Amino acid sequence: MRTIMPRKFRGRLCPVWYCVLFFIVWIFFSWVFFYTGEGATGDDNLESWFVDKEFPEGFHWGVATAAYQIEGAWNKDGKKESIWDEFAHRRPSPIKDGSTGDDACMSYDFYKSDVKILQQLGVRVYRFSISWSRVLPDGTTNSVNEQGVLYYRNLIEQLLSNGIEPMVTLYHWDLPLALQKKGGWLSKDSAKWFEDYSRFCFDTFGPKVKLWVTLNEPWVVSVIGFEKGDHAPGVKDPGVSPYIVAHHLLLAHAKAYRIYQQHYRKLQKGLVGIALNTDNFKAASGSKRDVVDRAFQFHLGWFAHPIFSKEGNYPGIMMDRIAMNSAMQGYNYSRLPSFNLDEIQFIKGSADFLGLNSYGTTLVSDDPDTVKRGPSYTNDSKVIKQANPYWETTPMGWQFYPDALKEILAWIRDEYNNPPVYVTETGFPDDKTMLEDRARINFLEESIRNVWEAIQYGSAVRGFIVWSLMDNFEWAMGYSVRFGLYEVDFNDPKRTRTPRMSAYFYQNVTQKNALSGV
Ligand code: GBH
Repeated sequence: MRTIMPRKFRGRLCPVWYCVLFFIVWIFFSWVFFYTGEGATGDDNLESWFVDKEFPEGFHWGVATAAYQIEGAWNKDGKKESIWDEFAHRRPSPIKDGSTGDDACMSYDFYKSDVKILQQLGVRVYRFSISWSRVLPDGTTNSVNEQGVLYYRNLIEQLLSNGIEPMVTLYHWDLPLALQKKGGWLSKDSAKWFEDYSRFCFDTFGPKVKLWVTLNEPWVVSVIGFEKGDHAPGVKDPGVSPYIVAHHLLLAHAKAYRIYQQHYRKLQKGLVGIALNTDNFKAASGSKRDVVDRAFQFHLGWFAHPIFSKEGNYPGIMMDRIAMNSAMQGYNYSRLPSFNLDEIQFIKGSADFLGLNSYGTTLVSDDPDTVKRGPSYTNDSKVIKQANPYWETTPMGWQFYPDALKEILAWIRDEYNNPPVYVTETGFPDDKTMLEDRARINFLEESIRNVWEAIQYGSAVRGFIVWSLMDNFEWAMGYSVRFGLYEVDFNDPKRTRTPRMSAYFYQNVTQKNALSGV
């Protein structure tokens, strides 16, 4: 050292040591950012390492299911068919494994064992749905099926006596077949049908139910049911029907909300929201940020903008693009129906909370020539979705990017002036049944961490609800994928429910009201 060190630095700290010191400090900070995963998003939320992430007092931990996916008893005790009964009974079968929800988890018979496992999980809220054609077999209040009503009364009673709050979804995709025969959601009358059904449910169950979700994922109802036809009623009319259906769903939702506000809120003191699904969208390399915003507006904004934005109505970008494409395609009207001023006001503000259902992240880029390919919702959005080879792909084809929920919640916070949010669904699919479901635990851990961080940034998240309590009939995928914290043995006439490792993981979270430091 002595020989290479210039004379003037002798006896002092020489620049070489400065460099070494700087290098060590630099390595340390890179490690910190890498280790906590903060580097990827550029945040510097350093409190989040190693400590328990505590949630606000009274935070609503929960799990979710839906009637057609778990109940079975499709024609028992006076229940009549829904569009999903009819759809799954079609031959050739539109369901991947040819199965149906005829028996599913047999929760109609075994609801008490559902409540038992809810208790084990220690959740505060159970989100389930009412089968419309079980309580009103023909869809209207002209005939009420008392045995169906009794089933839900019993379930609610059982929940409350075990300290679990019911969160009731009025519509999780199973429209009474009788109403489908009158045109279903394409009919102008559908909003009124839903209003009457909602009023009936508020009247009948409202004294005991304080959390209501009007519709589950109107996007899926419109696009998967009427553009792609992979869900009931299996219509493939990509350019027109999805918009009409969505239009009626929005009016139906608002009618239910206003009825509650006028006649029930004072007495029943509950909250009424809607569950909207969106993926997280990220720009594919080479794409601009505006494609991300357009993707969000065409998915979440389609339904959230009319309800949660300051100005109401559909997102401007949807109205512009669909009007423009319709004109170029030779229509003399926009394929997107329009709301009049009264309707805009009626829908605006019609929710006490935004229910967010989200499962994955999608890379998006600009679709160059959408008009040529003809009228469709997907073409109107001018968005191409693609996979990222670096992200984990689930058996549903959805991709897992660890910061997804945080990014969506930030978008909602900015776009809609920070409304109260419940994460009404998120979950992780397996195509084999295994009790050691480490991938699901990892997914949940990341998702819960995301919600915690979003809350630190000011998001008004009130609850986190996992899809799903147990394996069930996964719509077009039948029983070929599993989402349950509990495994269900579908060969067993008792449909035994067995906890997976993720059930124990989640139990720990609900007990501590915190995510243990990782
Ligand atoms: C929910 O829908 C349903 O509410 C529930 O009944 C169902 O069982 C559960 O999820 C699991 O499927 O390919 O990355 O673009 C899910 C709605 C909409 C979520 C489309 C995934 C596409 C993801 N899905 N979305 S991606």
